[in-house]
Amino acid sequence: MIISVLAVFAYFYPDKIMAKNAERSFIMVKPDGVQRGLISDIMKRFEQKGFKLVAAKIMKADNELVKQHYIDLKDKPFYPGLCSFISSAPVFPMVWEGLNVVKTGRDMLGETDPAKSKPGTIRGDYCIQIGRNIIHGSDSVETAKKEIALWFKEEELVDWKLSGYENIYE
Ligand code: DAT
Ligand code: MG
Repeated sequence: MIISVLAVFAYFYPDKIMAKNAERSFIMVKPDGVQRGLISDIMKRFEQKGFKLVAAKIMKADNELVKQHYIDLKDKPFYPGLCSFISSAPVFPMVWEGLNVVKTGRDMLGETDPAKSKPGTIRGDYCIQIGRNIIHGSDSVETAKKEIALWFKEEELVDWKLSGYENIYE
């Protein structure tokens, strides 16, 4: 019964279903991940999962941008050191799109502390300490919107259709 109601909904409101599949997350390889040559391994995981790459660039972020990015942590003792580390060398920010990409992206990253991250997750596989945990991922859809707007200009977000779409989504 529920299935057939959903099917009817999907038939009449395909845009609503598409919108859910178009959720976006801001994922960024931090300087430690860039220097260790992990960009391609990280991109590969998101690409092979079925998510769509909407934007990516290599850049050196100035301290003000990084301070804004981590503004919620401004009272933490590690905030100054974190901001100076992230602005010390190139980072690789990206935008990935897909159904539940924010939550799934966080699961793919693992825990904030690599020591608590399971093998198979990015932090579980590639790093050891919290201050060198190689990757950032948005923690909510709202945060993702703010972070994407902070790091990317609208024209840098590429609008395209994944040709394999029908083999990823039912
Ligand atoms: P996450 O990156 O998993 O969203 P967060 O937003 O709490 O974690 O913290 C942002 C980054 O700050 C985190 O990736 C690494 C650093 N960090 C967090 N807690 C820390 C701590 N106790 N000591 C040192 N660095 C820390
Ligand atoms: Mg966070």
